[in-house]
Amino acid sequence: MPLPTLWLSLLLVPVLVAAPASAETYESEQARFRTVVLTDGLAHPWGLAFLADGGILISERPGRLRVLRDGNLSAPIEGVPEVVDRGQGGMLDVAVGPDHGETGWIYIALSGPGEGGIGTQIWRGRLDGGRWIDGEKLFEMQRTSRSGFHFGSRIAFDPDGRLYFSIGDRGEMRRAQVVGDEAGRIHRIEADGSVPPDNPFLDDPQAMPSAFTRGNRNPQGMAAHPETGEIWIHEHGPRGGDEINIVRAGENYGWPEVTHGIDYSGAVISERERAPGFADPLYVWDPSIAPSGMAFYTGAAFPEWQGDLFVGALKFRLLVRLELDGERVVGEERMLERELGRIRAVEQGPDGLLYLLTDARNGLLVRLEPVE
Ligand SMILES: [Ca+2]
Repeated sequence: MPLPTLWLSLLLVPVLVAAPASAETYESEQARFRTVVLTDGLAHPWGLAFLADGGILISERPGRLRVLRDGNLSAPIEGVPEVVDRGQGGMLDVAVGPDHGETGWIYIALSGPGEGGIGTQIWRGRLDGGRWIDGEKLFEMQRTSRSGFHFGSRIAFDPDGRLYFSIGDRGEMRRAQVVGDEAGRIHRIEADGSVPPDNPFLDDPQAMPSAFTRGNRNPQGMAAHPETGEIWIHEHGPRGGDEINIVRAGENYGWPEVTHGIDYSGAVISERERAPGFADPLYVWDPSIAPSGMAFYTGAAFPEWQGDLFVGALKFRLLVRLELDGERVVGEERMLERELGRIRAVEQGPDGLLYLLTDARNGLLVRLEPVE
C-alpha cells in the first residue's frame, strides 16, 4: 500500500468508529426521523424515568439502577433494594412521583426475595449522589412463587397522583381469576403506599385491598392518557392474543376465561373470545408482537404524532405507532422493524422526543429526533 493511502486509511478509521453506531435516518408514514444512540452498555435495561435535574434514570434487570447525565452513564446506584434476577424478574420499572421536583421521590418495581419464593415489590426512595436513600417498601407480594415468568411490573401515576402497577399471572393462569390473589391484575395505591378509600374491592374481605382489576395476563406497558387521565395498558397474550385495555375499577379483563389467543403448544385455552362480565380489549395483536413499554405522544417535535400511542415489541423487534379516535384504534404503523432489536421501554422525554430501551446484554438507550 503506498504510504499516502495508508495514512489516509489510518485517518479514516477513527472517524468511522466515532460516528454514532446508528444515527440512521428513517422515513415513516408521517415523519422523517433519526435514531441516536445515547448510550450502550446497559445490561437488559427495563425502565427509564426523567429526573428533575435532567438525568435519565435507567433500571437494569440484573438488579441495578444507573443515571445517564450529560452523556455519561453513572456507576450503579449503591444501596438499592435486593432483587432476585431470575427469568423475567429482577429490577424492573422505574418512575418519578408526581411531586418528584419537590420531594425527589422515585419509584421502582422489582421482583424480590420473599418467604417461599419471589414476589413483586414496589419501593420508593431518593437519590443522594450515587446512593439510594430513604427507601420505603410500599407493597410486597405475599403469595410468592419460584416461577420466573410473568411479573408484569409497570408503574404509572394518574392525574390524582395515585400509583398503578401491574402483576402478571406468574405463569399460573388461574391465579388471574382467584379473588384474594395478587397475581394477574392491576393494583392501585397512594404514592405513600396506603390504600385509596375508594378502591373497588374493599367490601370483599377476601380480596386484596390494593387490587383494582383482575383477569390480566402479563401487562408490561402502562401509561396515563394525556386527556382523560385514564390508565391504559397492554398485556402479553398467549399466541395470538396481545391486548390493549383501559384500566377501570373492578373490571375483569377475562384471562384465562376469555382470550383471543391460543396456548403456545397450540392447545385451546378458552373457546370464548368474549363473554358477559368480561371487558373486551380495545385492540388485539394476532400474531402476537410481544408488547413492552407504552407512551402517548404529546410533544411538539413530531406534530403529526400528537395523540398517537407508541408501543415497543420484543418478539417482532419494532416500534408500533397506533392512531386513536377516542378509545378506538384506527391505524397501526410498524417502524424500525429489526433495526434496533427487542424494544423494552418507550417514553416521551421532557424535550418532546421519544426514548427507547432495547433489551439485550448490551442494551441501548435510543432517542428519536425529527429530521427536516
Ligand atoms: Ca382480556
